[in-house]
Amino acid sequence: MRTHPQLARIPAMLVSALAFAAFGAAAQPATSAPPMTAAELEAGKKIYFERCAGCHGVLRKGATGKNLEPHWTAKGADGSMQEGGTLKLGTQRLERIIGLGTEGGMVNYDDILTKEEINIMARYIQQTPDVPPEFSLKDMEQSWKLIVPVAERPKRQMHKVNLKNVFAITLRDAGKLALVDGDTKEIWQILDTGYAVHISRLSASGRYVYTVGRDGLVTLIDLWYETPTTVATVKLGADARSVDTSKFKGFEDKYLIGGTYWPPQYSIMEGETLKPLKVVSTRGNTVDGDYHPEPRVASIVSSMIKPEWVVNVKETGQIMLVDYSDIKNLKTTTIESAKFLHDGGWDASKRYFLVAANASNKIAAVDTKTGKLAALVDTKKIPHPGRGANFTHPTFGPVWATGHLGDAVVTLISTPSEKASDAKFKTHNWKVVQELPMPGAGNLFVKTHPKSTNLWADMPMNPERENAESVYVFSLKDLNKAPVKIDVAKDSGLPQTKALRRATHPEYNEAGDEVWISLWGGKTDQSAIVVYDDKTLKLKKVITDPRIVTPTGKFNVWNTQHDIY
Ligand code: DHE
Repeated sequence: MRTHPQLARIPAMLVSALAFAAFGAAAQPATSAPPMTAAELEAGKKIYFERCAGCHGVLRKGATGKNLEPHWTAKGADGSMQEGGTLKLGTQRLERIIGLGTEGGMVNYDDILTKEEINIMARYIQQTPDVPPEFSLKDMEQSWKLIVPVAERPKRQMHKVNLKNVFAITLRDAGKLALVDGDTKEIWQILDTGYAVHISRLSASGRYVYTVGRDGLVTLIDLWYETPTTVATVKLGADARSVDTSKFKGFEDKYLIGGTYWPPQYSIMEGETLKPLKVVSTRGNTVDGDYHPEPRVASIVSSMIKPEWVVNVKETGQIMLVDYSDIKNLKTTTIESAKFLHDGGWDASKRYFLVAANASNKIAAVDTKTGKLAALVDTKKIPHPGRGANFTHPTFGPVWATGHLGDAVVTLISTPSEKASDAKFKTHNWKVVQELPMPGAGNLFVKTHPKSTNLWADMPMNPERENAESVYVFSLKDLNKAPVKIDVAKDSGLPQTKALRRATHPEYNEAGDEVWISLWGGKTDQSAIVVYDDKTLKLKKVITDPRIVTPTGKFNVWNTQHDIY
C-alpha cells in the first residue's frame, strides 16, 4: 500500500535518527487486533515513538498516560468488547480519544495528525507492543563521535558575545538548537542536534551546552568558538530526556550523566568528550513492591554539596542518589517516594530537590544533605513544575512553586531555611501555604527570578486557544490579586494558524529584567520567541525567522548554570 502523503512529508533524516529499523521485527498483530499493512505498522511505530511513548511508555504499561496494552484496547479473541466488566476501547473510541483528547489530560491530536494517521494510531495501539532492543556500553562506544579533541579546541573565548546572556532554544520538530544572543536578540547560530531536544544544560564552567534529544542523542556544543560548534556527540539509547554534569568542587565537568526512557537506564560519560564510561540499569521494583520492566529515568540534577546526582526513576517512584566520587565502585542511595516521578528543581537553599510524583498528586522533597526523604506533600492534580520557582512569600517566607497539568492552580510549598530570620516560618515547612487560582488547567512551567517581583505561568496544554496561546503573571507583592493575562500569540504579530500556537516556557535573561516566551506553533509554521519587559509587562521584541519553527525550551546560560529559578 502507498504511504499517505502526510507521512511521506516526515523527513527521512528523522526516520533514520530515530533508528526505527532498530525497533526489532515488525509487530505481530494480536489475533483480536484489526489488520494493518507493514507500511501502516511502520508509520504507527514512528508516530507512537514521537508522540505517545513519553506518556504511555514504550511497553504501553502507562505512566503519565493510561495503560494501552491490547488486553483492553483491542477486542477479545472471541470478538467480545468486555474484559472483567471493563469496556474495551476498539478502533472507533480510540479514534475519538486520539482526535479530541480527554478530560483526564490527554491532548487532542486532530490539529497535529491527519484523519488517516489517527486511524492508523487507533489500530496500532491494539497490536502487541514492540519491544525495542537494549543499548549497551558497546553500542554507546560505537555511536560516540569525538569531533574535536579537547587539545584542539580554542584556548580562550574567540568572540565578544556576552556568553552569560546567551539562550539555547530548542527547535523541537526541526531537530535543531538555536543559540540567540540575549543582548542583541540576534540568532547567533543554529545547530543540528538530536530530534526534539528535551533539555539543554550548562557545564559548571558555563562554556559548554549539553543537549539531549528525544532520540537519545547527546550533543556537546562549545561556546568559545567564533560561532558555537559541536565538538562531540554520543547516543544514550532510543529515547531520552535528561542530562547533567558533575558540579561538586573538584569534579566540575569531569562527568556527564544521561538518563534514558528506553532502555531504562542511566549512563555516565566523560564531561568534556562524552566518552562512554558506564551504563546502569534502573529496572527493578516499584515503591509498591512490584517488578517493573521499564522504569524510565526522568529528571536528573547535580548536587553542589556532595559529589552526587539526584536521579529520579519514574515508574518505580525511587529517587537514587548516585555518588560519582568512585564510578568503578559506584554507591547509590535509593530513597522511596511516590509514582510517577517526573520533573523538578531545587529549593532556594539548594539543599532540597523537589520532584513531581505526578500520578500520586504529590511533590517529593529529598534532602541531599542527609540523603533522606524530607517530605511527601499532597497537591492538586498532576503537578508539573518544570524546575519550579523560588521566592519569599510575604506571609510564609521561602516558598517553591509548581503549576499543574490537571488543575487550575499554582501551588506554593513552604521550604526550610537556615537563616535565623526565617525561623518563624518553620511551622509552615513542607505545607501547601497557598494555591493561586489560574483560569484553567494545562500549566507546564512557572518562573521567577531573585531580582523580579513577578511569577510567570504558562498553560500551553489548556484546550482553549485563548488560554494555550497566553501566559499569566502574578505579582509577588500581592498574591491575592488575579494574574495579568498576556496574549503572546497576538503580540507576536504572526498570522493565526490552524495549529495552536502554544505560549510556553517563560525564561529570564541574565539580568532578571526580561522574560522570553516560546510561541510553539505547527511543525511547518514560522514561530517566534516573544520577549517582555518584566517590570512593565510590555512587549519588548519578537524574535522570528523562517528557521524558528516549534521553539519549546529556552535555557539562559547564566540562569541554567547557576540553577536560578
Ligand atoms: Fe518534558 C523537562 C519528560 C512532554 C518540554 N520533561 C522534562 C523532564 C522530563 C520530561 C523527565 C525533566 C528533565 C530534567 O530536568 O532532567 N516531557 C517529558 C515527558 O515524558 C513528556 C510528558 C512526554 C514526552 O513524550 O516527552 C514531556 N516536555 C514535553 C512536551 O510536550 C514539551 C512541552 C515540548 C517537547 O519538547 O516535547 C516538553 N520538558 C520540556 C522542557 C523541559 C522539560 C522545556 C525543561 C524544563 C526546564 O525548565 O528545565
